[in-house]
Amino acid sequence: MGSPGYVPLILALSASCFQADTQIPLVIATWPDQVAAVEAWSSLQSGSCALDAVEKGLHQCEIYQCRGTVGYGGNPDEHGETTLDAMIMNGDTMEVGGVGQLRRIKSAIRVARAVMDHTSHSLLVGESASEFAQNMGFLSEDLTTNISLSMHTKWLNQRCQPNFQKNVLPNPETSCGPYKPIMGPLSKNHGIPAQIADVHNHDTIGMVVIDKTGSIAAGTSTNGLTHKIPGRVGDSPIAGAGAYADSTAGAAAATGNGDVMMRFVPSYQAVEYMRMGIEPAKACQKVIKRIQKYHPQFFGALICANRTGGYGVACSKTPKLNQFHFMVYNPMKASEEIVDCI
Ligand code: SD4
Repeated sequence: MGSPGYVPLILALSASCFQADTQIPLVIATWPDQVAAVEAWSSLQSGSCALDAVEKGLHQCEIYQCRGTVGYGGNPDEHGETTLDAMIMNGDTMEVGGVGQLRRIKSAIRVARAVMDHTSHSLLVGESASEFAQNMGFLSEDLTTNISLSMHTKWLNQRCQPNFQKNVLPNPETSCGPYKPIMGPLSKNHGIPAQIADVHNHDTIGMVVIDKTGSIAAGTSTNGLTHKIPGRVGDSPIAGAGAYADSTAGAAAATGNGDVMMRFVPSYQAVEYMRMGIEPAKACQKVIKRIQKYHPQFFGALICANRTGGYGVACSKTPKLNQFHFMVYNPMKASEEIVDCI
């Protein structure tokens, strides 16, 4: 899906605004989605704080349906419906707003921001999150597109393969549901079907922003895994898993197989490593390696930035992913960068 009609904005990196040797402000984002990074960077240049820049950047990706995996009309669930997960975190106050399995509302990151700004909660999910959004003035509309419809039809035509069911009957490797639990010993296989552990099945935009005052914010937005079981919420809206920000230490954001990644609270762990003085790249790598001990085949990547604007990225090598692309904007560069996976 990409970014139809989008004309990349070449931003002048104004030396008058920033000292040449400083690494902040900083925008770093998962995947090479220029629309999000450009929007976040340009909003920083217009005076936005880190938190607003994250919201604006991620919202832009939702509008442009980045990679088909953010925003409406992508990755339908088993019922053919696209639902959205998003979160935003303020590293100054440690406030979080998140939404999971959001239905019929296009702008998940804005609803996440509304959860932060207009409730004392941190996460709202499902139909009730949509009701909240409507009360906050968001438009309720169908998130289905011809693309999500045809993805779902194709999946039904191939007997609902692949899917995320296990220990059920009929055999989920050959049949569609409805499924019932099997009686007797459960399979010890806790892995994810190989075709699902694939970079093309899922991509979250995760973003970390440091503004010129040193405030740090982070956020995510995604439509989750293709043909997820309805009701499934991934790692992306969970603080510490999908993203984490603490202006006294740094921030991180994750993309990949959230069902595996959330168990390791990877964004929180990376920030804690950076708090201990570990360089961002090393912090990201240590987290990825810890997950690989249990799930050598998992697909995932983590972006990390410390409070002075140093940044690093790590990804887990799979048969289909050797390198990971991400966006970096700071006073010295505005570029897509690539890291070799480990
Ligand atoms: C999820 N982590 O819902 C998200 C999907 C994703 O790269 O990032 N993919 O599990």
